Amino acid sequence: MIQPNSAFPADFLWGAATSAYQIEGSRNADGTGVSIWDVFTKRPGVVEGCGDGSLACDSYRRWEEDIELLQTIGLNAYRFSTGWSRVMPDGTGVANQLALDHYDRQVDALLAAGITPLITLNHWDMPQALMLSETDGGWLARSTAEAFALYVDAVTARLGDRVSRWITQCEPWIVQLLGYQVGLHAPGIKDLPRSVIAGHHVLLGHGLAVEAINANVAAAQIGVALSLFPCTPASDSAADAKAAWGSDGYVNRWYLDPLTGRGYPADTWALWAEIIEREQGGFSLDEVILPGDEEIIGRRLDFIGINYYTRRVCAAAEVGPDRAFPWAVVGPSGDIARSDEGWEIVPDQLRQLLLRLDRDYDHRPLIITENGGVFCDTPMHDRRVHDNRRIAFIRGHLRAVAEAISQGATVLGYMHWSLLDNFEWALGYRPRFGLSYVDYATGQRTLKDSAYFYGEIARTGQIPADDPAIVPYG
Ligand code: IFM
Repeated sequence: MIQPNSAFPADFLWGAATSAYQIEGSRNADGTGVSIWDVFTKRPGVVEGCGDGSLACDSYRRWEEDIELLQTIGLNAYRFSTGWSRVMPDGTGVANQLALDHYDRQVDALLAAGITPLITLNHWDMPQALMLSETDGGWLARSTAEAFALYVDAVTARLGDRVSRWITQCEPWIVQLLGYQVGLHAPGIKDLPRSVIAGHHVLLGHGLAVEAINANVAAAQIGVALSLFPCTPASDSAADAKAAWGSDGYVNRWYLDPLTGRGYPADTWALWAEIIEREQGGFSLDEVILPGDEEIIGRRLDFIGINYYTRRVCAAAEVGPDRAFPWAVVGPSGDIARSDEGWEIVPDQLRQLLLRLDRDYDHRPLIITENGGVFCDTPMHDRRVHDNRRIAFIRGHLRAVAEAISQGATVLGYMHWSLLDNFEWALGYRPRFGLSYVDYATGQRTLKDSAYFYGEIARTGQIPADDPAIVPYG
């Protein structure tokens, strides 16, 4: 029971998040199509440890166990994704009813367990059929935004009578950056100027998907999960402040502004125009961002989904052969708190981010669609996982959320990334983000200490005081 003096509202969504390709495995089951990640992971050297999603956490078969985990922890929400390549094996055309049956069962079971589903429609497993070649197609093609809307129509027509919260796209900036700019993620394209085209089509896909959701879901709440990185200047200098603002445009405002109906920000537009010209991209933004596109993108956003992990500390820098943007992400130096992936842990930046979004984007409701850290603790002699650093991480970040709520932000929920250790894309299975440890050889799940800690907060709405010796649950 949420206690009356809690900062969190009684209907707060306390959840955990996953995505289809990262946990499901069973890539050939039920008529599933080939996804861009099935193809990309076969390229030698692109995934640390040579992993892929063929087995992952075996959740396509063990999904009922995953729901039991949510229940044991005591969560009332689950953000998961429907597999795009499962539902639309050929990219366009007929939807695969067997895949939809699978997600239908999952939704019914979640609802029966009192857990609210939040469904992500694109968590990166695009059907390979939408690629035209190794270097073209996918989100570079405008037609992919239309194909995405067809898929969204199929999913929401089937599940929209029971699911009201929909997240169309996951992390448009990361898709643009890692998938099309530097080629570290599928489809592995390295094309700086054209990456902005891919990003635009991801946003256009959101706008077109909204139309389908509106038609299929009576009381829908539609959002996008944005990877938001607060950009802070490395020093007090005006040059570093300008660099941080430029980086903010590139990473954050380029997505937030059009999605909230105000069109692309002029400063970042000018920056991209300069890059396209310098890199001899051979096109102009006006040829890609067509009249009417910004209206489509800004059509509807009921909540802003926030994927918050860390910040970017930015210093002014000269553009040159190895530097396309006029800043360097220098990171903080020194002995500061970091996850096992080296990411700085700065919970107060989450508080500030929530307040900024509330202020700058019309007090729109906010949902933290992802927040978590890599802490690679494994079972000890007592077979339990004493991930005390994740406990401290959760405590710090939930405190930041509670403070932001008390200071006026409307935050509807918090989804911890992730319910399970899972396939972390190009980093393979090394990073462990889960509330539950997964033994990949057997598929066995073990809830970590952090899961029980988080569950207690979810049940009571109270965040325990710091305790350096946390061994609370037997
Ligand atoms: O695992 C990813 C997820 O798929 C998207 N957001 C960031 C997570 C951690 O890197």
